[in-house]
Amino acid sequence: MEVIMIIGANLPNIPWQERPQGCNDIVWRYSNNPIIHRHQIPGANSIFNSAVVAKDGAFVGIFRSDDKAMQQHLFLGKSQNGIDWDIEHDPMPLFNQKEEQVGVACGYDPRVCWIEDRYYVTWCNNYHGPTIGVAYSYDFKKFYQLENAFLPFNRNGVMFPRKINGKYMMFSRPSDNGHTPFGDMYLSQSPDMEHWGYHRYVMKAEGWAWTKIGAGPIPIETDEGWLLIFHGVGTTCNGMIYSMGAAILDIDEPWKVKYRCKPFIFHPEEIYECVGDVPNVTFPCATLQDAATGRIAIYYGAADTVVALAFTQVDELIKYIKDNAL
Ligand code: BMA
Repeated sequence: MEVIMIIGANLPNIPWQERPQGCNDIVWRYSNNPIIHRHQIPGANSIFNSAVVAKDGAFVGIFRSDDKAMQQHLFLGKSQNGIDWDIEHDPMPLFNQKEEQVGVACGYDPRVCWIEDRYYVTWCNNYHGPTIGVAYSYDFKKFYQLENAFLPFNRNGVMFPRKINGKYMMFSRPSDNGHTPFGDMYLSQSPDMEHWGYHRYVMKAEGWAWTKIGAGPIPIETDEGWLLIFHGVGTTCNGMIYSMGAAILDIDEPWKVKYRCKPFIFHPEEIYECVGDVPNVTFPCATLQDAATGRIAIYYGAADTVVALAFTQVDELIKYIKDNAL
C-alpha cells in the first residue's frame, strides 16, 4: 500500500487502541467509551462536542457543557493521558486586550487550533443568532476574545493550522437561527484573524449527508492533501442523524475537493450515540494525530450528552476515501 504521511508533529503518547479483532470498519471505537460522562462536573446536564489538543507532553481541552437550566458554556480541562479528564467547574473567562474580563465563554461546539505561536478557539457564539466566536491564548489559561468572524447565522467555524498563501483560513457553514434543515461548507480567508473574506464554496450536502454538512476537527495536513473529517446529516421520518464523513482537499487551494468519500466513515450505532438528549448524533470536534505512526484519535460528542473517542489510521483512511470517492 502507498504510504501516506501526516505532515506535523510526533505524538508518542496519543491515546490509542488497535482495531478490534474481526472489525473491518475504517474508524473504530475506544472500548471504554464514553470517556466523559454527562454529570462529570457539578450542575452539568451534559458534556459533549468538545475539542482537545496536545500540550507539554499532556493534553488540554475546551469542553461544551449544558447545565440543568440548558445554558451552554465552554469549560477548560486537562488530562495526562487524553482519556481521563479533569474539567474545571466554572465556565472559562474571556478577556479583552486591556486585560479586562468581558464575560465567560457562552455557546457551543468549540474547536481549538494551534497556529504559529498561540491557541485559537472558535465556537458557536451568539450575536443576534449563532455566529463564529474567536479567542486566543498563549498559555491555555487566559483567553482573549476577538471580534466574531462572520455575520449571523453561521456555525462550524474551523480553522486551518497554518497560513496558506499568506492567509489564515477558516471553514464555516452558513445556517439559520434554528436547527437548520440545509447547509453547505464554505471557506473564508483572512490576513489578520479579524477581517474575513475571499469566500470560497467547498462542498455541498449530498448523498448520505443530504440535509447539511459542517467541518469537524481541524484539517490534518498529509502528503495527499488536507484530510478533512466532517459531520453530515440526513433527515429521516424520526429526525436527523449525524454521521461522520471524510474528504481530501487541495493543499494550496483547500476549497478544491480532490476526493470525497461516498460512504460515511462513522455512524451512530452504540447505545451512548443513539440514546441521550439528542439521539443518533456523532459530532467530531477534534483529533490528535501522530506523524510517526499515522495514528489518529477522533474526539466526538455522542447524542449531545457525552464525549467519546474513536481511532483510525491515516494511510488506511486516505486509501478508503480514494477507493470510495464520490
Ligand atoms: C447542531 C449543534 C450541535 C449538535 C447538533 C445535534 O445544530 O447544536 O451542537 O450536536 O445540532 O443536536
